[in-house]
Amino acid sequence: MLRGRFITIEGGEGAGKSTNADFVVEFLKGRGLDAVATREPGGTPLAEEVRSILLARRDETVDPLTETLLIFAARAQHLAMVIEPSLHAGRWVVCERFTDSTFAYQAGGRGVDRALVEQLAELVHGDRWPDLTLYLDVPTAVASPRLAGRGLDRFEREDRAFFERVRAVYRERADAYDRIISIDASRELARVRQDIHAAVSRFMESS
Ligand code: T5A
Repeated sequence: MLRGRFITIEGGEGAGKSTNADFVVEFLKGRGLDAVATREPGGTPLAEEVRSILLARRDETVDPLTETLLIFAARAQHLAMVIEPSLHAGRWVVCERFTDSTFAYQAGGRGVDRALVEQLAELVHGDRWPDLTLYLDVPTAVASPRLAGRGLDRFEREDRAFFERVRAVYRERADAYDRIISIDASRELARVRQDIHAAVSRFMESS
């Protein structure tokens, strides 16, 4: 049976994940592959409801552990309903965000114990890690203006120090894991896409 591949796109707010997820899916389809686009938190009706809960601005403080558990609950549903069935059917899954986001935002940004995130990752997806992760690296000062004019969700309202911690964890993980390819996403879109194209092409040749 054909084996599907799991590609994730990571990065901070406004890094260009959605813009480039579409580009990757079209590129794969152009090569005759069955590719599906999805995202986290979300990707199923139930997980999208959890996403709405997570992103909503509210007066009540959201405890970081509660936030982390909600994210993994949505991830369990997404894995069961979309990611695993698609991979088993031989599809290529292109997902905006996955557990690297949880290390960056909940452990890095919020200060949740990394060991706890490791434990939850093991419980929810075991060794189901992405085959390839495209990390779009961009300084907050470059990404923020890209979001001008949008209403800010609960995460986007965090301060610069929060996003600096998020970025630091992403960069640390990109250095630590070969599956994560770091791409300078502060450049114009055409240049970013050249690098994405090259990274995905290399990955396809080696798969
Ligand atoms: N979250 C999520 C956690 O805390 N833990 C987790 O485990 C997970 C899974 C929602 C939030 O959930 C949190 C983190 C998030 O805050 P989200 O909606 O997927 O997650 O994330 P956001 O980062 O908020 O999504 P954005 O839509 O803001 O950013 P994107 O998708 O990175 O950016 P995109 O593609 O929409 O582009 C933004 C704008 O920039 C332009 C685009 O045209 C667009 O207008 N743009 C560029 N402009 C110039 N040059 C380039 N190179 C450009 N690339 C894109």
